[in-house]
Amino acid sequence: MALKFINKPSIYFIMGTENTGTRHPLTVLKEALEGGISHFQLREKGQFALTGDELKQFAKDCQQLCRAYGVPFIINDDVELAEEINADGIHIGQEDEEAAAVRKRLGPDKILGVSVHSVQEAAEAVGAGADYVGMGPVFPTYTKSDAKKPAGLVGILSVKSTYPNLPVIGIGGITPENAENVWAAGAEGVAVISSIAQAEDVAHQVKLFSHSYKKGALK
Ligand code: TZP
Ligand code: MG
Repeated sequence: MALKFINKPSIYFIMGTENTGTRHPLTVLKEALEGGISHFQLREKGQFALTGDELKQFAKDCQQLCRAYGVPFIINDDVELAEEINADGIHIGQEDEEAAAVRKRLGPDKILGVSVHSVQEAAEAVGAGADYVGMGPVFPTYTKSDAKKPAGLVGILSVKSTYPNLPVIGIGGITPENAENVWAAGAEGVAVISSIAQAEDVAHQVKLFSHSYKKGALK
């Protein structure tokens, strides 16, 4: 199933309704899809986060848009919602349900991503059947209030040297300018919230991330 594979250069956009300021999140998502994102993760967090039926409807709207562009639709944390609406995948952190249990619940065909902060956590994610790991925060971030200390590029380098075939997605404070270094460290992808969600020209910003890959690959 082509959707399962995470290849270079993945531009993995993450968004919830609180990340887009005054702009409508579905407009922002559509522009990001137009710009060429490869993956989308719905991460609905914060004080005014949608819940219940409102969240389900919003998730379905995002899913429909992603389908129209052939882009995998991944849900953060909420395994139940992912099952209910038949999302393409789920992304979980170290504090969420255990990765092996989530893999069992979803079956082998769904994408499973796990946030890791060390080679040890990456090893556990691989053992649990993760398709990729999110490694970060690579750089300081203002988007996640409880984010760990930035791991820098070293985290990506160390996971890639132990697991060369494991897709690694860098996350945290990534911009088109510093993305070059994330590619050069060996990441398959960059996961981005604010630099895309708050860009004046969202589609153009996504293209800048794509261009950064060519520059990073030359490093
Ligand atoms: N996990 C680690 S850092 C982060 C998450 C969800 C936030 C990334 O947001 P931004 O705005 O791209 O720094
Ligand atoms: Mg989580």
